[in-house]
Amino acid sequence: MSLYSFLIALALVLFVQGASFGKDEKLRYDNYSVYKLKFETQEQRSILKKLAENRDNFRLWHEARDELHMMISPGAFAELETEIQKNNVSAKLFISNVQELIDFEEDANLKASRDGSFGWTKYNTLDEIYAWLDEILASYPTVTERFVLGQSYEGRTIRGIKISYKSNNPGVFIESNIHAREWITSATATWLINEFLTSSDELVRDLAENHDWYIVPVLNVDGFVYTHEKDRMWRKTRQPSDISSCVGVDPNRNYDSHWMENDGASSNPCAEDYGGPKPFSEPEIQAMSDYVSGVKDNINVMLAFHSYSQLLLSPYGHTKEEFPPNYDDLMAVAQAYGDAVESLPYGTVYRYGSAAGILYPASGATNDWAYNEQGVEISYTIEFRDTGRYGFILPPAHIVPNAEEALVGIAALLDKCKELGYLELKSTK
Ligand code: 0X9
Ligand code: ZN
Ligand code: ZN
Repeated sequence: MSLYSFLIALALVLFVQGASFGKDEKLRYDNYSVYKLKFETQEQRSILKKLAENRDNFRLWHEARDELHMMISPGAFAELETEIQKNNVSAKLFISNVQELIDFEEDANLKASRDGSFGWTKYNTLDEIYAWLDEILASYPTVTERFVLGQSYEGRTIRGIKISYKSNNPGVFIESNIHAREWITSATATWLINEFLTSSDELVRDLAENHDWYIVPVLNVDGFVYTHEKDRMWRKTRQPSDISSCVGVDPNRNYDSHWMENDGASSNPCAEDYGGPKPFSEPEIQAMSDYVSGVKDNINVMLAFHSYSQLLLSPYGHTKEEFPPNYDDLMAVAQAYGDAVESLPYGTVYRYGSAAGILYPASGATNDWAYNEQGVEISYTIEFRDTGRYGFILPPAHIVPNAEEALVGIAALLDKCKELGYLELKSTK
């Protein structure tokens, strides 16, 4: 190689790196809006969902039985209007400029980072979360233990923390941030870890010391970093597809439990709920499965943190024709969570039901896999704040109130579990 071609090659490498890691290379959402689309028939639903296959112009934010929340590029409004009129669907605007919310959030993050440390007045990056975890592990060495689920597709370590004050406690597993853009979940998980270790409140001490906690603050590490550096609205993993130029799999459709059944996931690699080429195709989900399988006899309760829409979702997700054997108990436990949240002064209301019953069939999700395949009889997806005003870009002022709701909710949930006999030891540890 001549010096000349070497320099060109070097320049290219620098350019490419600069382009992919450049700070201002973030996707922008200027004048992107979010609409609530209300429909009545399944046909209307699939027509609207089809729009979202054009990811540049339409992106699905949230799906419920009778409405979709859809983000729309400024140029695609006419197309939406045509579909709305043609199909007799009603549309209500609730976010007029997504970028404005992202800018506001970024400002808050920058300001808080300038004051120095990790905290809950902003959303922390993966590096910040891991550095803070190290501090916590160093400060509380007798009651905490570091664990590693495995490596992500891009080679990042997926970390967890176990908190255990004594032996023979029932176990609670918290999976958080499996969906990359749901930042409130890792903010809440880290706040809970901090409370369990530092609070002197009696309720918190009881909760912390009488249960073993397995907490994974960020499961989808690649997607999470991608939301911080490139695309705030990314949901899936970051593994490329063999059959499409679309990247990533919905990790919450990738578990090997009734995988891809009943339209509970998409086989289109471009869809937000793409189930992947096969169950456990995503290394993050395989890692989670390997780890949980190893400790399942210590796990009485599985909680998967998501946002948004303020819901507690029990199994089954893969069918609404059947209900799990302990459905009544699952509903009583969910109600306890909801009642506790409502006892706080914030006015936040949670609804609950089986995932397929009150939302839509979703197969291969964490809580169904834990319930069906790992024998965890108390297993929920929890969808945190809000109900759509801010959606995924929940202002940081909500972090602590949301986390307080999670704390009292989980405390009440575990009380109810205990009363119903679900916190007995499954094996001698
Ligand atoms: O669709 C999902 O994966 C969850 N909602 S989200 O908006 N966070 O993406 C809900 C999953 C609930 N369904 C099952 N647990 N099966
Ligand atoms: Zn099945
Ligand atoms: Zn989610």
